[in-house]
Amino acid sequence: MRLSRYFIPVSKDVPSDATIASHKLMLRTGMVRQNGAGIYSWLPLGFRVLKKIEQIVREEMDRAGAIEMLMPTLQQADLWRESGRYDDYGEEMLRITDRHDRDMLYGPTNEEMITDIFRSFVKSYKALPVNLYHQQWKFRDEIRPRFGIMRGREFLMKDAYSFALSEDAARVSYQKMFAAYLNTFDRMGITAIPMQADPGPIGGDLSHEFLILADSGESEVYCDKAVLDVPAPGADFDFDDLNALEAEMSKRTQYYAATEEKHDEAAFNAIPADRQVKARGIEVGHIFYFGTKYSDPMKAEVQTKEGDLVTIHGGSYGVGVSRCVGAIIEASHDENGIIWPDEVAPFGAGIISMKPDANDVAAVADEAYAKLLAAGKDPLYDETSDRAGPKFARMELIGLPWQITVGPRGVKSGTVELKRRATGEREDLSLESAINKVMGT
Ligand code: P5A
Repeated sequence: MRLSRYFIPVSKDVPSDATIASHKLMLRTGMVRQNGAGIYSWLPLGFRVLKKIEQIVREEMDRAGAIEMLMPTLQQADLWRESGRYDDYGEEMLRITDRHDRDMLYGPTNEEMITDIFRSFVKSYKALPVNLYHQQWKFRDEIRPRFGIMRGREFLMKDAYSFALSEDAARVSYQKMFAAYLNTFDRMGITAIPMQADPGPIGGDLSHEFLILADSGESEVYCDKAVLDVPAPGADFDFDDLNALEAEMSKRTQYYAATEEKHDEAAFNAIPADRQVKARGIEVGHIFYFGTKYSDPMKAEVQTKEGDLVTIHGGSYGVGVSRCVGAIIEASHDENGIIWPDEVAPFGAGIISMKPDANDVAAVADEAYAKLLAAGKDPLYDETSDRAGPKFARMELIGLPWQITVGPRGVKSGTVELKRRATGEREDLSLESAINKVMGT
């Protein structure tokens, strides 16, 4: 993408209600635009990152055997009356009446709708277990939307719903999501720690929140430092290996990790003092096993091999896709701007042409652009006539993993400058070597 033809409304001034780094940086880089309290437009740069995250989530869900679909944002109130949550959900639910006076709502979550779909089609144990997911906008009329997209009212969630014949089978579905989440967040370049959590309005008796540690986090969390060092299962993890699934979960649950609601001071104090971590955390995911909470009142039943009718056991699994954008920035920035991890960066590399009106400089910069483009690295090419200082500052602020600077002096000696945003390391290299290095990531 040529910067001169792109739409990045970079701004110096941010409103005073932007108090945390990610909110400020997302506004300064023109990633989002607030349209109302907790409601945002995703401008081109922000939208690119959102799509990258969505794609990582999709690949990891698919790898774990979940099946993608799409449900609408608007729902019928009657379904929620069946489960009993229409009254329970309270003021966070945005209620709407259509022209025929039918009660509707903008979905804050989809347990009822998916249970309705399930019960309409699945009648036999043979179709189980199954896990269906979508990535769809949700609306929760949060009393205090804040921190930009981090606690929005409209936000993008990945929500998966599993259906199984028994509690044991449902536990396997839960473990699959547990392992898939670890890989998902790992690929985004963040360390999300699963912690025992309160199921809240979703319900059930087994629940883990996935949190990243950050001073700006809204939740108080407690954990054993050792849990931070357990590696993610990795790309070759076998989701059909039941022992491996159990092991992945216990590798972490052997260490203390809990949110404030589930915190047990005595258990925490039993950890060696130098391993006790009391910190703040951002909740990027939350998984639930709720048994028959929805299937009971909504009569989601299947026939067993023996011909008996049984109520299915369910779970639901959420990732705050839009919140992840903010969480990644909270975890990865410095005083100059964002530092995008490679997998989620809006562009793979930035090219700065120091003198776009000098033919020799333009030729090398154009070549860098064409080669990175052809190699699929999706470069952002700053060929604007702005002064050098602001160009560097803008590229730092946007925070692409690599910067290639093409200047008159280097061009004379056959080199460009390659900079790694994360480390600040710079090297003068031939264009070919610089491109090879960028392609190596
Ligand atoms: C799980 C999937 C659920 O809604 N039902 C379907 C279950 N869980 S949850 O914890 O309430 O939400 C899942 C994730 O969504 C993100 N999230 C938000 N992101 C931005 N703004 C909000 N107001 C907001 N509320 C929830 C969180 O990451 C949460 O873990």
